Amino acid sequence: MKNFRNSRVKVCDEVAAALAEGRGVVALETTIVVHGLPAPTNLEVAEQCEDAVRAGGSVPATIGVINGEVVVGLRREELADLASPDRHAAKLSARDIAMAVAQGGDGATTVAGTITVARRIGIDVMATGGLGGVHRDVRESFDESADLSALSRNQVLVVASGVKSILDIGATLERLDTLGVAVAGFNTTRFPGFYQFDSGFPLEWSLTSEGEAAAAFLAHCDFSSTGFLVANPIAQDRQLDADVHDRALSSALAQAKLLGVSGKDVTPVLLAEFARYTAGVSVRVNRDLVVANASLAGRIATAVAEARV
Ligand code: PSU
Ligand code: MN
Repeated sequence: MKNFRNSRVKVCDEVAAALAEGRGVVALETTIVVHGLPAPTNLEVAEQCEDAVRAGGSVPATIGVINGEVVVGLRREELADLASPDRHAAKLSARDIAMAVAQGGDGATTVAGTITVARRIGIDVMATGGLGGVHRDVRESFDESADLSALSRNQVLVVASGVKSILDIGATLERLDTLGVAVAGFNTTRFPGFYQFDSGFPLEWSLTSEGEAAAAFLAHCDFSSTGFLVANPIAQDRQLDADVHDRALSSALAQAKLLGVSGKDVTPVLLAEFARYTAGVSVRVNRDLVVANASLAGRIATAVAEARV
């Protein structure tokens, strides 16, 4: 672990022990809990993700910032507190962590923020729902998630159901290519579409077991300093119906335009409109996929730890 000279960082005992013993650890983000899913589902999902990581033989490390302290392995009460609406926890990308620390603030970490912290603690596996990426109005807005640039500078494996389907998926895949981020499907040759099993884009590489994923990631670490995306699709019989998806998407994009949101508010507004339009079905799908991703990440982190000894 890095020596933190200017920041308060608290690593919970269980995570510290697992890292010292070389056991599997999976970082979990908090933006999905605080800004991505509605209450009370958000806290249930956070708990289910932790359980899923454990079932895979690894230790969960949910990451957030509380009163300027970076906490790795948030307790249930701490997370509930961070997610309470009157706390107004900020959405922390990679570049925001230091400001929250220096000003004693509260914040939930995105994928970019989470891997930035995790990597420096010595955690190199993370799970999320859908990665951020290039927004559909990128030509006017220049809006591309910092998740992509963070993955280009951090040697971590992230399990996600592709990138969020609210995005320009083709453009995001091109950016991942440019940035040197490895992308491989897990038991699929199609890039997943977040709420949907197949985004319509093919994948060049696929993995068929946790052991194969671990071996590929460790080889990647020998040749590259970038991240590795394991794309794990939602089960086909649990995905959001294609017509419903497309109608919800149109409604969400229209809503974001109507509200005139920009920057970090865009993704939460789009997800919330999906939830409203589908009367909660999108939330159910989001829950299913992120828990499945945490489970797979737990198994892969165990395989990585075993392959390292
Ligand atoms: N996956 C989900 N729901 C979410 C996110 C991921 O299923 O809310 C969050 C992650 O924290 C991701 C962020 O990093 O959305 C992307 O936000 P933006 O587009 O503003 O970079
Ligand atoms: Mn953005």
